[in-house]
Amino acid sequence: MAMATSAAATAALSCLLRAGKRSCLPSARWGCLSSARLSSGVSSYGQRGSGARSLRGNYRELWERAAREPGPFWGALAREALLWDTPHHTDCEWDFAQGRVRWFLGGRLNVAVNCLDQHAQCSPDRVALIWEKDEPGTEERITYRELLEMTCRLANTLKKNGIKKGDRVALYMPVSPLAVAAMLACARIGAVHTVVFAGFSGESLAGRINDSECKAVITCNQGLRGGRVIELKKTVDEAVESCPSVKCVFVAQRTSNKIHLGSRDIPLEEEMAKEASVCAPEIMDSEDMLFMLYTSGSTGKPKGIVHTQAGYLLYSAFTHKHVFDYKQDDVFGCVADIGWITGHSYVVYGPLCNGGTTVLFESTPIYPDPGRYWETVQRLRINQFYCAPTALRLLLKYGDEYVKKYDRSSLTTLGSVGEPINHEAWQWFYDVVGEGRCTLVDTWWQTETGGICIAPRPSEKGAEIVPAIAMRPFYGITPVLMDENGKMIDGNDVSGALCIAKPWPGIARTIYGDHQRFIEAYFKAYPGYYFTGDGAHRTEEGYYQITGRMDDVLNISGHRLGTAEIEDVMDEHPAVPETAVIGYPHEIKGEAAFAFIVVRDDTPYPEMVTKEVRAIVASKIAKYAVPDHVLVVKRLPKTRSGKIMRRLLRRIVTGNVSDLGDITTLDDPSVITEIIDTYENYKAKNSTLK
Ligand code: 7RM
Repeated sequence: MAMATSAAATAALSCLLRAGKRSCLPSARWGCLSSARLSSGVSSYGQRGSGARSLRGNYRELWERAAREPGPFWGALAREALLWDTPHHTDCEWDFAQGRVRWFLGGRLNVAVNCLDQHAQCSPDRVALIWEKDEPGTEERITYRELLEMTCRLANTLKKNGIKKGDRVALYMPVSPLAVAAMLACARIGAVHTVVFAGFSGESLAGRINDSECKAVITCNQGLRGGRVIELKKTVDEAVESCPSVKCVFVAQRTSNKIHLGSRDIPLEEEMAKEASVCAPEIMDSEDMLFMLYTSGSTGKPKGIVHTQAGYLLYSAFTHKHVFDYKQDDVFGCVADIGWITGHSYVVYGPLCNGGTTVLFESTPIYPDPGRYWETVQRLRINQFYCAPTALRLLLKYGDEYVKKYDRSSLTTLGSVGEPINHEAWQWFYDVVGEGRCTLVDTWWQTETGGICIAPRPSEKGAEIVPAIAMRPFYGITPVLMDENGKMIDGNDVSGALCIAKPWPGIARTIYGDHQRFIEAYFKAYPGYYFTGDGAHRTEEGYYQITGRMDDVLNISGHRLGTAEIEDVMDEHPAVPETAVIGYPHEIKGEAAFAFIVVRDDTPYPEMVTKEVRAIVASKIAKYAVPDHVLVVKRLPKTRSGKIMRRLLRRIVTGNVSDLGDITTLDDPSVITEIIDTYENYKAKNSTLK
C-alpha cells in the first residue's frame, strides 16, 4: 500500500543546512512565527502552502480527513512544519503485515537543526531549558544559543573520539542540560542514542549496551535525586566490564566529587571546552534511525524500540502543540525523566522543535517536601504541567495545604500519562491543583507510538472533558476494538483489544536487531492492525477509555515491566526452581508485583531466599522492579501441559477466590487450597495486604 504524494508546494521550503549557512533558513518558520500567528492554534499552520488547506476546519473534519488519507495530511504538515534540506517525494509507504512503515521518503533533514538552529537564529536569547535542579531555588536557564553551542561542542567531542553516523551511544545521566545536549549531539552527527534510565542497575545497562552494541557511554560522576547521591559512574564501570563494544566512556561532573578516571574514560566538560562551538549537521534521511529506547514486553528481554528522524519529530512536536495548547513563550513543565519515552517526546524533542521553553525536573515530587511540584510551578511560572497518576496519588494523601500554599495562577493545562488515572486523583488534580479552571488531559500513548494518540484535546472548541478518560483520538489516529475472535467490534458501549488501523508518523519502525519480534508483538494478533497490548472501552458517546494491559506486562508507578522479566532473574537463584509474578492493584503505585516462589526442599532457610531473590531483582533490573511480596509456596498451579496459571494466583491475591474461573485444565486441583492456605497465613501477618 502506498499513499499518494501531492507533489505541489514541496519546493517552497527547500533549504540547505550546511555549516555556517544560517542565512538560508526560510523566514516564515514555526520558530519565527509571530506570537499572534502561533496563538491562532491549528490555523497557524494554515498560512503557507498546502499545509494551510489541510489544517483548516474543526476537530472532527480534520480528524476525518487525516483518518481517510493520512499520507497527504501529514505530508503537507511535514513540508510546512519541519525544516528540510531536501523535501520528501512520497508521504508514506506501509504494510502492517510486514510491520513496515515509512514516512516522508526522499526527505532529508537534521533533527538538531530543527530543535536548535532555527530558534537560535531567530531568537538566540529565548530560554530553551529551565533546569530545575534537585535543590529548590537553584534552577538554571539555558538559551537556545547556549544549548546550540553546548550541543555542537559535545558533537565535536564525540566525533573526535571516533563516533560516526549510525554508531550507537548509551546515555546514563540525570535529567540535565548536558543530557539534552548529548541527545541532540547524537542527532546532529547522525549517531543513535539509547538513553537508559539512571535508576536501572549495572546489569540492565550492560544488557542494553550489548544488545545495541554501543560504542560509547555518556554518564556523570554522580547523580543527585531527593538529596541523595547516586553513584552513576560506579554503575557504568560495573556494566562496561562486560561490554566489549564500548570504546570510551564520557564522564561529566554533576557533583564536585572527584572520581578516578580509567584508560577508557574521557572527562566530558574538559574535552568540550577544547572544541569549536559550531558543528556541521549530518544530513539524514527521514527514515534513518534517530534513537532507540528499551521497553518491557510480555516475554523475553526488553526490546529496543526504534524511532526514526522526520516522522517522530513531526509527531512529537505536533502533539505537544495541540494536546497541551502550547503557545510561544509558555513554560512547559513535563516532570518525566528523560530515560522514558515521555521525557524524549515532551521534555526534549516536541517542545524544542516548537521553539518552546521546557523544564528539566531533576528532583522528586516529595523533595524537600510534598509541595515541591507546586512550589516549582510558582517559581518558574509553569503554564502546562504534565505528570504521572502515581505521583498524584502519593501527593493527595498529604492534603491540600501543600498545594494551596503556592500560586498556581500560571497554569492553563494539566496532563497525566503513564497509566490509567483513577477518579480521585483526576478530581484532585482538577479541583485542587488546577482550581477548577485548567484543562486537564489524560493522555494515552506508548513508547511504540512516539507521541500521544488519545487525549481529550484537540477537540471541537470548548468540547466537554469527561473525567479520567483519554477520550478522543488525535488527528490521524484510527482506534478500533477487537473481540476474542479477532473481529472488529462496531458500535458504542463496547470493550475490546485496542488496535490502530492506519499508520501515523510517530509509530515505531522496528525492534532493534529483531524485526520478526516486532511483527510478532504488534502485527500478528490482529492481522492488518497495530495491536497496542491494551484493552479499551468505547463509551456510549464514542469516547475511548483505556482499561489496562491485556498481556503479562505490569505497570508499576507508570513504568512498564514484564512479569517474565522479573521471573527470569528470580529463577537464577540456585534454590529457586520456579516462580510466578503477578500484578495486583496498589494504592499509590497503581499496580505492584507479587511473587510466588518455589524453594528447593533441601534449602535450610527459605526465609533467607526471599531476601536474596529481592536483592537479585534490584541488582539485575532495578529497585522499583522488586516485588512488594515474595511468598514461598510448595508448588505453583499448572495446566496439564505445564503452563503456570497466573490467573488463579491473581484471583487469590485480589480476593476473588469464590470465582476462580475455569479450572478444568488444572493438573492437580488440590494445589489451590494449598496456596490459599499459605496466602491467608501470610496475609494475617502482613498489614499491607487487605
Ligand atoms: C507514555 C508511556 C505504555 C503503557 C500503555 C498503557 C499505559 C500510558 C496511559 C496508560 C491508561 C493512560 N509509554 N498507559 N498512558 N494507560 N491511561 N493515559 O507511558 O511505553 O512506558 O507505557 O502505559 O498500558 O500501553 S510506556
